[in-house]
Formats: sequence, C-alpha cells, structure tokens
Amino acid sequence: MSRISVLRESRIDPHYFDTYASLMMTGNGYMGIRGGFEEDYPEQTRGMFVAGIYNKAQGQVSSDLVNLPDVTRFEFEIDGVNFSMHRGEVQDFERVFDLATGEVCRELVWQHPNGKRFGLCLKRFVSKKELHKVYAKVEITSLSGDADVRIRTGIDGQQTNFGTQHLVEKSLRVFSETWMQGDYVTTQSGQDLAVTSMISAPGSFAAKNRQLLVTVNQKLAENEPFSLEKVSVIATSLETENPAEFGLGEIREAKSYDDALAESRVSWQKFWQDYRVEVTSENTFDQLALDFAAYHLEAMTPAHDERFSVGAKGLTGEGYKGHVFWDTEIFIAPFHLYNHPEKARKLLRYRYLHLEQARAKAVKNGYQGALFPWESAFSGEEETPEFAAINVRTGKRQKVASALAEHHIVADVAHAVVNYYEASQDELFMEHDGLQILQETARFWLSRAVLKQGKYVILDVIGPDEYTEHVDNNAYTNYLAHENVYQTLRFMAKYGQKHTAFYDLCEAFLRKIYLPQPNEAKLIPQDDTFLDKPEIDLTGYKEKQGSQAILLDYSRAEVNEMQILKQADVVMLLYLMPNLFAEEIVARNLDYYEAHTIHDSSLSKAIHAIVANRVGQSEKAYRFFEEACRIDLEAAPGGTDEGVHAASLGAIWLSTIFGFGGIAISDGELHLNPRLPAEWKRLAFSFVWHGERLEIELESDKIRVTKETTAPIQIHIFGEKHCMTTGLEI
Ligand code: IFM
Repeated sequence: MSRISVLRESRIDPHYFDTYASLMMTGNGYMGIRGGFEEDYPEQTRGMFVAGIYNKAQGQVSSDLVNLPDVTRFEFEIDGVNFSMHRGEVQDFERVFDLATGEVCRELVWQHPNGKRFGLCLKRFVSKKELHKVYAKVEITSLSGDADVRIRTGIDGQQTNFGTQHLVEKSLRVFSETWMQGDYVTTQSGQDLAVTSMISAPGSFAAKNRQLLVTVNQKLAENEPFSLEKVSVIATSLETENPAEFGLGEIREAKSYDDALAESRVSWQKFWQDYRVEVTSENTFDQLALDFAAYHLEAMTPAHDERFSVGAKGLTGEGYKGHVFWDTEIFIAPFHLYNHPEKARKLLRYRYLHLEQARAKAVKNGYQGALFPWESAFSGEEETPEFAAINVRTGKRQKVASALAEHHIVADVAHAVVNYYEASQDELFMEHDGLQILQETARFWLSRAVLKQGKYVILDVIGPDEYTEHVDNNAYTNYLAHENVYQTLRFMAKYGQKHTAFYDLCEAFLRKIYLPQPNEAKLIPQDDTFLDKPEIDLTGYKEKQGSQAILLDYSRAEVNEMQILKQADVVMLLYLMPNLFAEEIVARNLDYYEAHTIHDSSLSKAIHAIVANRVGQSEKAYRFFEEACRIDLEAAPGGTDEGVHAASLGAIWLSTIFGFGGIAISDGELHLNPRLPAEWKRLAFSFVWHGERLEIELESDKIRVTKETTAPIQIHIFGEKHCMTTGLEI
C-alpha cells in the first residue's frame, strides 16, 4: 500500500483558520476535536464533540450537538509576551495533518518582538485505540539564548455553540495535585460529562470563570527543547454511569504521547488495510481527496453505539447543529456497508430504534406508518428548525418547509435497508428490524398518496432539489415510494406474511401509483409543473456554486417558480435506479437537468459524476468528480468553517466505486462495468459482498478480482456472468 496522504497548511491566512480547523479534525467516531491552533485567535472556533451528546437549550426549538469544554488550548508566555502568530514574526510555518493517524502537527520558528527566535512544535491526536483519550505534546526551544516561558493549559468550560451555553458546571477539582477534572451536566438532556486532564510536569492550579488551569514556569536554555505532554479523558453518561470516576480510572492508565500514538496507528492501519481506495492518477490530488474522505467518514461514524447516527458535518463543527439527514443512509452508509457491513447495520438500527418517534410524527401530520424526521438527533424526534435565517430588513423569517414536506427520507431509509440486505444477506436483521422498517415506511406511503383519476399521486412534497418546494409527483419521491412498497411486498412474501390485508393494499398501491414517464422530448418531468416553468441563464450562479448566490437576486418563492435546481434530483433517481430507463434517456436527462442545476448543495456534483460515467461521458464525469473533491479541500473562505460536508465525502467514495469502478447492484446481483478516467492508470479497492472481501484491481485494459476463500461468488463483468472462487482476471 502506498503511504496514506497528508494534508498540509503552509500559509498563515486567518480567512482559512476555521476551514483548516474543520479539515484537520482529529477523531475516532466517539469524539471529534477541531483542528484549532493551541493559542486563541478571534478568527477560530474551537470545538470538541462527543457523538450523541445533544442538548436543547432553553428557548431553542431544536437540539445542538454540544460543543464541549476545551482541552486543546495552550497559552505560551515567552519572555513576558504571549505567543501569537499575529505578533512578532513567524518563519518556517507548516501544519501537517497525517491522515494515516489523524495526528495534527505544527512546526514553526517565531521571532519574538524582542528579536529572539524560538522553535515550536505542537502536536495532538485523538486515539483510535483508546476512544476516550486525547493526547497533546508541545515542545519549545529557544534558538537565541536563555529565555523564560510560562505555559498555561487546562479545561475550559467557556465553550458554547455559537453563543448558546449547554452545560451546567457541577464541579471543578484537582486530585492528588495531578489530575484536573471538570464535571458537567447538559441543561435539558441531562447527560453527565466529565473531562479529566493531566500534564507531564508539576504546575500550579487555579479555577475561575468555568476554567480550570495549570501553569508551568520554565527557564529555557539555548537549543535545549522543553516539552510538555497532556492527556485528557472524555467520558459521558452515554457509556458509563459515573463519568467522573471513569475519567480518573482511565487517566491513571494513560501512556506517553509516543506510545499512545504508536498504538493508535496500529488501529488506524487496520482501518486503512480494509478501506483504502488506491488510485494511480496524473493528479496526486485524487489520492489525497480519497484518503481525506475515508479518514473523515471513519472518524465521523459512531461505530461503538447504535443509539445515534452521523450528523451532516460529522464531528467537525457546529453546522446543521449536528443533525442527521438522509445524508447518512444514501451517501455515508454505503462506505461502511461495502467494507464493514456491521457498521452500516448500526446506522440502520438507529432508525429502527426511533420507529416510535417516526410513527408519532406521521400521526401528528395526519398520516400512518413511520414518517422519519427530516433532521434528527438523539431523541429521534423532528429537529428541523422551523425558520431559516432572519431577513434583517423585513425582520421576517423564512419558514423551513423540509420537516413538513421533504418526505423522500422515508423511502431513502427503506432503500438503505434493502441495500444492506442485498450486500450482507443478514436474515436475522431483515426478518425483524428490516421488515418492520419496510412495513412502517410502506404504510406511510399508502397513507400519504391520494387517489386522483384512478392513480395514486403524491402531492405537496419537496424532492431532493430543495429549490423546488411544495410540488406534486416529484419523480424521485414517487419512484422511491414505489420501490419502498415493492420491496416491502417482496420481504413480506419471503417471510411468510403474504396473506394479510396490508399486503393486498400494498399490491393495489403498486398497481396504481403514478410514475412519471419520459415526455416527447425524452425528459422525465421532475414534478408535475417543473418543465412548464421559465428558464433563466444560470452561468453566473454556477460559477459561484455552493454559495447560494441566486438567493441574493431572487426570493425563494421566485426561485421556486423557475427551472432551477439546487442539487441532483432526477439525476439522483437515475443514480439510485440505474435500470429504470435506457441509456439514451439517462444521457438526455443528465444533460438537461445538469444545465439547470447550480450545484449549490455539496450532495450534487459527485452523483452527477456517477451518472455521467455510466453514459460514457468520461471527461465530464472526471470534471464533476474533481469539483466534488474540491468542495472541502479547496473551499472558498467560509465554505467549510462550520464543518466538512459529510455526505459529499461519502459521495466522493461512491463516485469512485460506483462511478469509475463501475460497481452496480441490480436485482440483488453484483455487476462490475469499470470505466476509468483517462487520468487514471489504476484503481484498487476492496468490496465486501455476501460476507466475502473482494479485492478489485482495475487498469484500462485489465480487471482483477481476488479473494481469500474459495467460496463461490457470482459477479457480472460487462454483462457476462462469472462464478468465481478465489479469483479471476480479464
Ligand atoms: O441533506 C442535505 C440536503 O439534501 C441539502 N441541504 C443540506 C442537507 C444536509 O447536508
């Protein structure tokens, strides 16, 4: 395996402090810590998040993924002056984020205003082996004679979510002159949390204003580095009854920075062995983008617990309040499903465990079955904020309609259940949890559709394209609802539940549901009215894609009345259901709808790459792929400040495996129709199918599939069925 990529920050640009803080999140699925600098800057937001720790502060309508007390801050007072990169002069600055381990490491030489020079080396990582531990090491060397340094660090409970305080401080303590501990409880959800820290040198302790700090004074001799290590343990009542006691127990077991890093590296190596996608490309950026996506997808997924799921920004920031969307089932779960299916199963269990809340939402909205919330958190209840940002001129707030109408999420969850089954053949899950999800979601569609002129129609929805609200018969929604009900029948029949009234109702639904067909111009109408709406030139807005610049010129209501897409909609349908239409229809619709899509959502580009590749538009596909890879890695200032785009990272993986790699699942069978871009010489990845790990290696004129066992597996390659045992090469 080639070396896992590193991400470098080589320029000090405050406009990008928050971008890099998101990109350089060090995490392990249990927690994530933003890559903020050790010293404070007004331009940077610190952040530490534990998956599942949400709270709804008083007066708020929805929960936040709580930004927890900070352990990453270090103040360095050198010869009486606080170190800051905005003061004195910085030379040889570089920050390296090692995607192999999630270690962040900054090195620089600082010229003090008094003219003396100092070398600083500042590192940290969250352990993959010890889920609760964060290790940090700071090293400072005087390069110009003796100097005095005062280092202060500790536990800072002043953190908020954009100003909202979520924690009550229960106690701040120092034990045995060594272990600092902050003990907190969330104000509404009642989760206990303890942060326990220790440093490697003696110091003096002080507590004030929700901060517990330790100060170390040190004389520096020229060229003799002084280093200080810090370890912190984060524990919550989600996993232990007494987080404070747990923290004190764990901190006693803490290792040195280097030993802990070596152990964590081994855990990460296991991950990379299984999940690495290797590409030999003319553009080295491609491998970086794939490694970056894989690292974050792993670090954002709470594989240790099924009571919560993945937020739209993972564990990298406060964006979208840490809420869970369809992003998880459609964009993120496949990465795990085809590598470690049990992790995908846990994500589905989150939905299963919240069927009760989904049923309650359905009833509240006048429907039956399960209506999953558009945004959810820990409780499984609807968390979508009622209003978007205020218009400061009118004082009015725009209503967010997604909770009321973006109902495709119901079918998205069902789709993920079926995908899980096809890949894993996990009868145990399917016969119980899976079937219940299918039945409850199907029941929802039966109650959601209305009979009009002999057809079941689905009215007043928002499809994936969120610039088009309150429309009838969104093609994506109708086709996925059909699939949802169809699969429910399939599994009811399989598990002996055919002779029920509900089964008959489902059959009637399938006979009558309206499925929009291509019109004379071969276009599948996105909804009943979309193709009749006026068009405008979108060139300028496409150039500023991702910024929603269109909303500066037009109101949402006006955008709604034009042929303008925020993100893939019909194209999303064509991606998920590759066999619905002939290639000619797919190509025609891709071209038409892409021309009308601004790609203001990060979920759009990589999906276009897949569909473009399938219809032979390889150059376009590669361009879409590259643009998707740049969404986070080359974000404009502000674009990634509040966290990385989790779904987009999943889609980068999808576009590689299901796009260029040519994987497709059709009628439960595995297909491989690779079409590598001209820029790629080789693509290699593993793919777990029916319990077998396939190693797939592709070159422009070669396909090699190998596996370790001799159990037979069926695979279609360019349409030809093969039954392979240990391997095959074409
Ligand atoms: O789920 C997405 C949605 O499709 C577009 N807006 C952002 C959401 C969270 O990523």
